[in-house]
Amino acid sequence: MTKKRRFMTLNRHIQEGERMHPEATGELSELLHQLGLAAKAISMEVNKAGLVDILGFTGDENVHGEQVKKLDMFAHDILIRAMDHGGHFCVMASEEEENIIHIPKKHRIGKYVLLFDPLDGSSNIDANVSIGTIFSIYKRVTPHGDPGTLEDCLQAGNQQVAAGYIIYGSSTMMVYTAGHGVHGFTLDPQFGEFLLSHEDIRTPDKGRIYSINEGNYLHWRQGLKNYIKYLQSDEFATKPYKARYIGSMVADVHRNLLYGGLFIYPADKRNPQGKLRLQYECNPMAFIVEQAGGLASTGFGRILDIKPEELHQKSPIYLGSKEDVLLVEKFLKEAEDDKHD
Ligand code: P6P
Repeated sequence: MTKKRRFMTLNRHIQEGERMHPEATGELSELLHQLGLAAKAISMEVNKAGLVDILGFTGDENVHGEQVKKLDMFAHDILIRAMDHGGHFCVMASEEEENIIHIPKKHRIGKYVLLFDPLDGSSNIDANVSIGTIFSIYKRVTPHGDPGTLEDCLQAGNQQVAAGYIIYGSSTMMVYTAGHGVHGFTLDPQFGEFLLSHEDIRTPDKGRIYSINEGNYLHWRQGLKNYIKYLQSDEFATKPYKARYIGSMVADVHRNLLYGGLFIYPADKRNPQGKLRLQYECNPMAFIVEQAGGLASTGFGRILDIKPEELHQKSPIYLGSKEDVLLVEKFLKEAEDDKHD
């Protein structure tokens, strides 16, 4: 007999969570609700992307010199418009903007900070591959009432109060943590509500999936080459690992969060800090995976303990099942030790 799933909306779940924590002010539930609204608007556009002329490039470039797809900017604008007037935030920052985003003077300034990647994996939009929005929320560290500053946006990931992602795939799901476990909500298009579908997600301690762009093999450090070759060795002849990589972080991480396994975007000879951004890709995913019982490492240390220096700085990331992360860290360290012997 399958356990009857509670009819639980995102808002009710957040409010129930707030009631369990007397220190909560209810403000977090309200801003997560706003994020849910923005997610629905983005989901509608993403799901009809193939039908209307919003595919293709705007011809603009984003702050990183990458071609910007119209949906990126749509998602960026929707999130800012949905989040800048609720009185929750003192400052925001987006992958699509070089500098921090101030709250317009006409709106009340709040105590939270929002960092986000509006549409991660956007290079896959035209191929209808699952893409996602990633968000990270902090409490401000500068005086209340003043406009937020860059200092508010450069806090270590271990200071996050909430983080999550919305994956626009075969269904639209919001997965979030507020520091009390990880919970997934699936958008019911009929109701227009996010309904609890994955309560208290726990990632397996050990997986059978590794996700990495093996096209960069030549540029990897030796320890990583040794680890991947180990996974492909006859040690696993009877039950081999599966290589799964779709090149959309939210899709790859979501699959491995549920099934177990390891997502890797390493530093290499060409990208000494890797490719993924610390503040709005690595840190939120690290908070989520650790809350689900996994680990998030640079290969040599905990991602959430990094003190950011720049808003768009990158970090190597080894993310997922605890035992898999510990093993790859061992391979990396042994190769480093060999280098120095
Ligand atoms: P590569 C998508 O462009 C992205 O930012 C992440 O979503 C994804 O994990 C990574 O880059 C893929 O990068 O170099 O393997 O194509």
